[in-house]
Amino acid sequence: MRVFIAGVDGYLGWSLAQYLAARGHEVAGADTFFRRQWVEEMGSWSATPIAPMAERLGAFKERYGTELHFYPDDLREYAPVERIFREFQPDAIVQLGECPSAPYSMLDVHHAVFVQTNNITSTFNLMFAIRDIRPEAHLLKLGTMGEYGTPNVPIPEGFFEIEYRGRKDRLPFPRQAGSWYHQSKVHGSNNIAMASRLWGLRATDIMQGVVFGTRIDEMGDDERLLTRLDFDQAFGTAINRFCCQAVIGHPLTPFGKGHQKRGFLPLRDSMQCLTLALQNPPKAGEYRVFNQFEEVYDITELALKVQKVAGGLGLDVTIRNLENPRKELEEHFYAVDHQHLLDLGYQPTHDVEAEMRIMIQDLSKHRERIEAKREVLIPDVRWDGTREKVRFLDAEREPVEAGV
Ligand code: USQ
Repeated sequence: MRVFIAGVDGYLGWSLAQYLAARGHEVAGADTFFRRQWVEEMGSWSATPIAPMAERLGAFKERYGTELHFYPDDLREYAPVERIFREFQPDAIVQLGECPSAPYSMLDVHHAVFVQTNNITSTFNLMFAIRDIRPEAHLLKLGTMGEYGTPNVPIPEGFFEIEYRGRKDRLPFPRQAGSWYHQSKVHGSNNIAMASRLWGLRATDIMQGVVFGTRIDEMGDDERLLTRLDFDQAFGTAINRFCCQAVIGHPLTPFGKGHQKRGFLPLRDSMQCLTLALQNPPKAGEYRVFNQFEEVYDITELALKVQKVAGGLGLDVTIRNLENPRKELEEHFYAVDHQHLLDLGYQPTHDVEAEMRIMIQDLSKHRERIEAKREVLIPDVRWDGTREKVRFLDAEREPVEAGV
């Protein structure tokens, strides 16, 4: 299969290019290196050192014996998208080229507008290029579990069915995003669903949970093939941040009460799921939704697991809750259907602690890089638009129980 990856220099994109090449697929990718700039803007860098693209491409060729066709283009412009489609003729397009950060989108009006226009425009260009140049191609679009928010009812897989006067209909389950970033994904979902209805586009919209992990097996020992691992407040996700904190002896930082629940999955599972979706494309005109995560955890439960695993590796780690810079429910109901990928053969990793152990070992090699940017571990981007570092909550407060 000929797969085009938008955002091939990113955390997921770089990993997916390798996962697919290792399975004999021909891969092309585009990137303008925005992610490198955004993380720098947040005063940080990847814990794992990231080689320049020319070096990455060389290592890729050595390892997989095939070229990664790389385009350093900005997909917010239609002309390069059109050129790439005519040249590469993709069978599938994976849209990982969006800005993935909730805090970054909450910084101010400029960042909110940037995140929404960047994310929506690039997907638009891909949809139109599919319609006009590769109408049979499959669009695999990365959405997020955060599109649903945390309603007080079970969340189905994208749709719910209702019956009226003996006739059934299938309607999108309501979306209630909690950041301008998550809201950009809601807009993307609406646009793709409409393109499927109007033009017969075949599309899979992935409601992915929070991804964690430093590697997939395919990367072997070649450091040039490792993917980035961010730990700043905007681009580091919860467990990735916790593992980085553990490595430098910084307290783990659940926000607020720390009982926010999310769906989580290891990087290797994310790769497995995206590949299953590519290998089993939808029919023409079908817009399908997959809820992609392995298991739901409470943030404190995860912090306790990281503490335990780190302890087993001789690291003494504390957990100290921070004032929550976000506006979100800190204790809530969360029950989410996720059957479609299991039906396609998804085999969840399950051993979250083993994954955390690998991460902490990998990250220990780069302890100084994390230590050098220690200050980015305490957030200051608040959902009310102010910018001031949050404080640790009273250390004397009752210890937080896991699994509530
Ligand atoms: N959190 C903490 N302490 C931290 C960092 C985060 O308690 O040090 C909490 C947050 O308040 C939130 C939860 O952990 O309740 C998840 O936060 P996160 O930063 O790991 O994830 P989020 O902002 O939701 O975004 C990440 C990715 C995004 C993806 C999303 C999936 O950055 O691209 O769409 O996870 S989901 O969370 O399911 O919407």
